[in-house]
Amino acid sequence: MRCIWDDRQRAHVPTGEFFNGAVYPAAEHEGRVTAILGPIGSTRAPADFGLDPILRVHSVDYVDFLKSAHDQWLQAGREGDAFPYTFPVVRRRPLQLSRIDALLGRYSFDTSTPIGPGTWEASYWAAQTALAATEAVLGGERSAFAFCRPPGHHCGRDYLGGYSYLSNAAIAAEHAIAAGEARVAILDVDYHHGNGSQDIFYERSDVLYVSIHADPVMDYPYYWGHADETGSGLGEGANLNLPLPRGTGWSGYQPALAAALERIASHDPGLLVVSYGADTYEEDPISHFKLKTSDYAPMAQRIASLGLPTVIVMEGGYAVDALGDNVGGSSADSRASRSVPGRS
Ligand code: SP5
Ligand code: ZN
Repeated sequence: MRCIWDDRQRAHVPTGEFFNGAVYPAAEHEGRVTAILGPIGSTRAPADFGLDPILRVHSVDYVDFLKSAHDQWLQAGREGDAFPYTFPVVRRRPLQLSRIDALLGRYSFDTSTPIGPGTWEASYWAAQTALAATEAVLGGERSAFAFCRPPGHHCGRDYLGGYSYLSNAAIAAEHAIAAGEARVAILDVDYHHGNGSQDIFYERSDVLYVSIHADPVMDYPYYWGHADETGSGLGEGANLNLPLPRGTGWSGYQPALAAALERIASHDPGLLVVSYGADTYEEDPISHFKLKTSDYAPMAQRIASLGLPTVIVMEGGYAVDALGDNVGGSSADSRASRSVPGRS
């Protein structure tokens, strides 16, 4: 399988994140890169598709903020990574915001997603990585793996969060639509609900969003990912959330995967984007499912059995010691695709 990676994605080096009342070392750190790059073998760098495909998903004001936020942070006399601390949640109204702290709160929904000097550069190349993989698949490759970092499924059109700054999966899906695909599906198998991807396509019928994730009653992102979120307006019915309880292993996961695949097949998409998080792994440090390394190849094979052109986009996964096996042995595994009859 073709794998896309750009070394500029290493430029994002978050030092810490704030949750449960304390600052912890960043779970989404650069050590993930080395762990994954080894087993996936040779990679190709993406072409530069520019800002236009990013701006199909994200607003201009948000992109301008993301580009300049860390400079503004330094100009305000701060050090290290930029963090929000005040959020305009209650009775918010349009305002011309200028202070960096006001902007950080406006464009963030959590305190785990800091902006450092290299965050824009890394996020930009993560998006280009997703675009390059999409181009490969639109050009006839059966599947391609976009090793995107930082991840993307939590951020929305004009907000960041959940270690996500640009929505790599949504950018891939929109790129395929712009290239003429009538229908695209996103299958999100990260442990966490991809609230940003859901939000971006919530009122759309052409891009189906299906997610299997930890029940948000117990787990981040709490406010989204519930089973009764089914889309709205034109998008009614084009959003499927399959929340599962903490402790779920392969026996509990597999029926949800079957339901997800059935819904995707009925959408009849021309292209499938898989948001792949390895944080469903039993030893993931911030998650609570019980999948084993040996479960990822069957997962990949079942997804491949749809027979759809597939772009796999990397999302979360923080058990660094096992990450290589959990990524290299599944989504990037050509054995799974070779076992599908009729596919090369
Ligand atoms: C892409 C992705 O996987 N983002 C996940 C963001 C989760 N951030 C919230 C972290 C809260 C972790 N709480 C776990 C307590 C560990 N003992
Ligand atoms: Zn996750």
